[in-house]
Amino acid sequence: MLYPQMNEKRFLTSLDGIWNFCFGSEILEEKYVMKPLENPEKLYVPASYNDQKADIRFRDHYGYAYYQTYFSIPNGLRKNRIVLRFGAVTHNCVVYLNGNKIGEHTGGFLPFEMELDESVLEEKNLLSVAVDNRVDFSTLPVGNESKRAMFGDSLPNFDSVNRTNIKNKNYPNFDFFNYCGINRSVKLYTTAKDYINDIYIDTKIDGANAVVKVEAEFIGAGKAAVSILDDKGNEIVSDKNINEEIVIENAKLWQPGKAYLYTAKITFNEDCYYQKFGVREVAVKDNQFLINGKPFYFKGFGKHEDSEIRGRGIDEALNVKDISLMKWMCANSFRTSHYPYSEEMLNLCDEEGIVVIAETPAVGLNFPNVEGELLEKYNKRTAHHRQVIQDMIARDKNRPSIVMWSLANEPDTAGTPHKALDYFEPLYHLAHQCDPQSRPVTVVVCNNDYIKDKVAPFVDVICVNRYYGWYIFAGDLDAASQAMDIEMQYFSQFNKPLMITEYGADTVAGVHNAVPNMFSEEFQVEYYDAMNTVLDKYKFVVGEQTWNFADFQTIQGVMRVDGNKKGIFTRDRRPKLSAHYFKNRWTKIPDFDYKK
Ligand code: GCB
Repeated sequence: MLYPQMNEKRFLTSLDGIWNFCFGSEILEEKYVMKPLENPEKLYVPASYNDQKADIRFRDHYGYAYYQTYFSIPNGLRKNRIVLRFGAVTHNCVVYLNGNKIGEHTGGFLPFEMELDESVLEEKNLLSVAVDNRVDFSTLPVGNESKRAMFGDSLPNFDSVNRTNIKNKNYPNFDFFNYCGINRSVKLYTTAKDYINDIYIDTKIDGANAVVKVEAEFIGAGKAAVSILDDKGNEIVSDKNINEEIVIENAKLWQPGKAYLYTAKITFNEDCYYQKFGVREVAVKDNQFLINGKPFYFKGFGKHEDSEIRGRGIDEALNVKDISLMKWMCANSFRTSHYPYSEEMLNLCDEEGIVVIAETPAVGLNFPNVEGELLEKYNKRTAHHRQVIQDMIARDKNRPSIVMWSLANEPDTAGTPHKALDYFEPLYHLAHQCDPQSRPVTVVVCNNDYIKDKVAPFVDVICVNRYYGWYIFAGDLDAASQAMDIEMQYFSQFNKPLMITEYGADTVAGVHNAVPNMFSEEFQVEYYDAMNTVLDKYKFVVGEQTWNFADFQTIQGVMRVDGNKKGIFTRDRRPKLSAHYFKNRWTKIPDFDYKK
C-alpha cells in the first residue's frame, strides 16, 4: 500500500483536529453513526482517547467508542478518484459516511483506505467511526479470556466477585497499556481514475553500480514510465520501462547512520508517484547478519509508541527526539515492539539511517488445545495473523531501514513445541514470499525451557528476550551471568546469528544506591554490564537491544509502578545512568565488524 503524497497529479489533505466523540456499549449502535452525536465530547485526532481527559471512563472504557467529523470536497476535485485513508485505528472499526457503511477494518496498527464515490459523497459529509477496543483470544495482541488471569485469586471465597460482580474490562495478555482510538492520521487524497496502485522495488549491488528493479501495479490500462532521481531531485536515469533492469552507476549505498535515498518517479497516464528507496542488501550468512555484505552489529532498543496524553497516538516531534537520542548514544537500531509503527516513524528511519526490525502485533500467543467458541477464536486469530504479515510487508516492503521481519513476540514456543513449529513454518514462508527483497524473518522468543523450542533455531536469526537477574535470579548478577552464558552456549550450536532483543531491569529514575540494589539506577548499569560481558564472548551474538528505550505505561498491577520502568530514558526522555553507560559502550562498538 502506497503512503499518501501530494504531487503534481495527486492532492492530499488531512482530517486531523478536534473531533466529536462519545462512548457506547459492547454492541455497535446505529444511533451513534447515522446522525450527529448529541452533546458530544471534544477529542483530538490522532491520539488515543484514554489519557486525553481527567476522567476514568476514558482510561477504562471497554467496547465501542464513536468519533465524528465533517468535511467537504472542493468541487474541482470531485472528478478524481477520492480516497479516505486511516493510518491506524485501534483495534477494530467500522466507518460510515452520511449514515452509509463504507468500510471496516480489523487490527489496530496498520493503514486502511476506502474510495468515496458519488453514491456516498454529499456537499457536507458526516464521517462517523465506530471503534472497538476489546482484546480477546481472537485478536492481536491477544487478550485473556479468564478474569482470574488478572486477579490471580483462585480462592473460592472470591469466586462470586470474580465471576459475577465485576464489570467487563480488557484483560491484556501483554505488558503495555491498551491505548485505543484513532491513533494515526486520517487523510483524504485524490488520484486520477486510472492510477498506480502499488510499487515494488528491489536493488542489487553490482560492484560500484546498483541494479534496480521497479515493478508496479496499475488500475486501468495505459503507458507507464520510470525515472530515477538522486537525493537532490536530479534525474539520473530517465524514461525506463516498468520491470526493466535499471543501472545506477557509482551508486551511493543506504548505510546505517549514513542514509542515502533515491526516488523512483513512476508515471502512468494522468497519475504519478514518487517512491523513495535505498540501495542496500541484507543477508544472513552462517552466523553473521550482513548489511551491504558486511557483518552488522545491532546496538539499540525495543521501543513502544507511548507518551503522556497521546498514549499510542502518533507524535512526530517525539519520534524526532527519539531518533536524536539514539544517535546521541551511538545506537543504530530498534525493533517496532510489539506492533507495526507509524509510517511517519519509518519514513524518518529511512531518512536518518536507523536500522529497524519490524514486528507484527502478534504478542501473547499460545497454542492450547481448544474447542468450541475458543477454537473459532483461535482460527480467527490465525487468519488475522496471516493477514497482518501480508499487510505489514505490503506497507513497508520498499523501506531500506527495515532489515528483518519479526512474526511475533514471545509466543509460547516451548510449551507445545511441535504445534508452535507447525504454526510458524507457513507464516515464515509467507513472509519471505510477500517480500520482494526476501529479508530475513524471525520470531522473538523467551522460553525458560529453551531447549524444547523448535521455532527459535528454525527462523533466520535467533532472537531472544532474557531477564536473568530480574525475573529469574532477581538481583543475583553472578547467577544471572552464568545462566546467560549457559543459554548462549546452547544456542551457539545452530550456526545462526543470535541477537538479544530484550534484556533489562525496572529502574526508578532518581533512586540511587552505592551498592547496586534492584530498582536503582546503579543496578541497571551493573545488570547491563554483567550481561554484556557474557554477550561479548560470543561471535554469533550479533546485537543487543535493551528493554526498553523509555519507561512506558501498562495496565495497573503490583508488578508495575505507574507503568514499566525498564526504560533507559524516563517517559519524558530524560536519561538514566544506563543511558550514559550505553553511550560510552556503543561509542566504542562500530556498526560493522565488531566481532572479527
Ligand atoms: C517481555 C515482553 C515485554 C515486557 C517485558 C517486561 O519479555 O516482551 O513486552 O514489557 O518483558 O518488562 O516484563
